[in-house]
Amino acid sequence: MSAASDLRTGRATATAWADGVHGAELAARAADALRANRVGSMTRAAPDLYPHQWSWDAGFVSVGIAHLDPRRACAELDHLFSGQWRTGMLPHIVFDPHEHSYFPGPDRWACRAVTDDAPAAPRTSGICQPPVHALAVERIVALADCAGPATSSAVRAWLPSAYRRLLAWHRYLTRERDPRGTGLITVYHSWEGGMDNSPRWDGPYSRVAVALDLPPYRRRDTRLVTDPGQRPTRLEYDRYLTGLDQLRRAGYDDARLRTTAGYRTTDVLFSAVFAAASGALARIARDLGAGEVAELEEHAARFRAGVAASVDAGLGLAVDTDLRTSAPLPAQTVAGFAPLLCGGLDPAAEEAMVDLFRSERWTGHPGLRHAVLPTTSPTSPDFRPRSYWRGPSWPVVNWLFVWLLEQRGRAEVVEPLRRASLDQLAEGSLAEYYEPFTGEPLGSARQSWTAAAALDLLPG
Ligand code: 2M8
Repeated sequence: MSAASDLRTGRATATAWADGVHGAELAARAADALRANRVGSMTRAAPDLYPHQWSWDAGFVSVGIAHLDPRRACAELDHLFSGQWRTGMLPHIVFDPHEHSYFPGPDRWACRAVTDDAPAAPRTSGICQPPVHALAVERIVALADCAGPATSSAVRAWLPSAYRRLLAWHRYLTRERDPRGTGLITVYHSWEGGMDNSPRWDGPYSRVAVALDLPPYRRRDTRLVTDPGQRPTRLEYDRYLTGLDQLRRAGYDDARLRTTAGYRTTDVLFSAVFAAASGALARIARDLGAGEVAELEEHAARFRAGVAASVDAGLGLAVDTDLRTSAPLPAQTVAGFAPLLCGGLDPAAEEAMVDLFRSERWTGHPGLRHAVLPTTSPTSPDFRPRSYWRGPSWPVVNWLFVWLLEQRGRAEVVEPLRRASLDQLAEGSLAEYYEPFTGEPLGSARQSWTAAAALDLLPG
């Protein structure tokens, strides 16, 4: 019997790693993890490994919190937006001033020391992450509307201020990250796309020479995750820090970085999220009677087209481009399914991509413990089943596909993926990611966005 049917009937089952938990128990554990990870009005991305507020994590986490208390979800996003830069950029980390253990911390980023665009407080990083926030806000409003009139009117009273900050964020992305109107977002660091050491980035990082004067540093992640194979390598970290130091020296100035950053690529997954989020923001604008509906719909259409045009005919997947060499970056990673998140393919091309998604190269691979998307195809030579973004499956990524494919009316893809994701989560530890063949939980336990995924994927 599968754990999915157990989730529906409430019966527990054993898995290789722990006693499987039924739906109510999973929901209780998820709610408990979100409460435990809360610090004031923000939620840590994970209890120890990520003790600050990350941008796209906070977007996902706010939806999980909205299942418990929609007003708290608004406060979560308000905390994130308190770190928004004068340019509109929403930084990828808003640091908790009382927490000093994460590396690299705010002193290494030194944003305010090099640009007045950064706020003096809270302290933040100097790069951004995929803009899931408008999607989250739309969902929070929907959940608040179901929670009764008092909650609904409180959240709707908050919506105009959230809208203005989201609009500034989206305008930053079109103005600074796609000034030529290609429909693809430029990123200056793989931390911006959120899939840090994905094989997508091996080519561009091979062209980043580690700075000879890179100051010595001590990583904390490899002390918390004791199997170093589950985290990026030392060389990858040297390159990440070389890139960070270069961005800081450029004052995080987009105009300079567009031509000088040692690492600069397009990012199809980021762009697809932006297309979908622009659609959500256009709907919010219409709801509020705001004047920017046409502008936001144009963003959505432009980025849908940019993502669709990135499909590599041989791979059947969307691919990124190294902007330093103009070379495409073919890789068989989950990001290649970006067009399924935002639409834009013609019907035959979309069916071909759905077939690939369900094929033995992806969710239909016979060795998978659960029929969810791994981060790299198990049939790719780049696949590493335990190595961070090189193979394991991330519940939050699968949830994103469930969420946006559902919006796009693809129930026949969504329901099996939802059930398989719940099967995976029945293991119960709310892990950051899972070994795809065995279902072993990896990385951090009680990761906040995994808890949010559980709450949103469970049948209401
Ligand atoms: C991971 O990234 C951070 C750097 O930003 C890290 O490894 O220290 C990624 O999984 C990223 O996508 C995520 O937002 C972050 C916090 O969960 O952790």
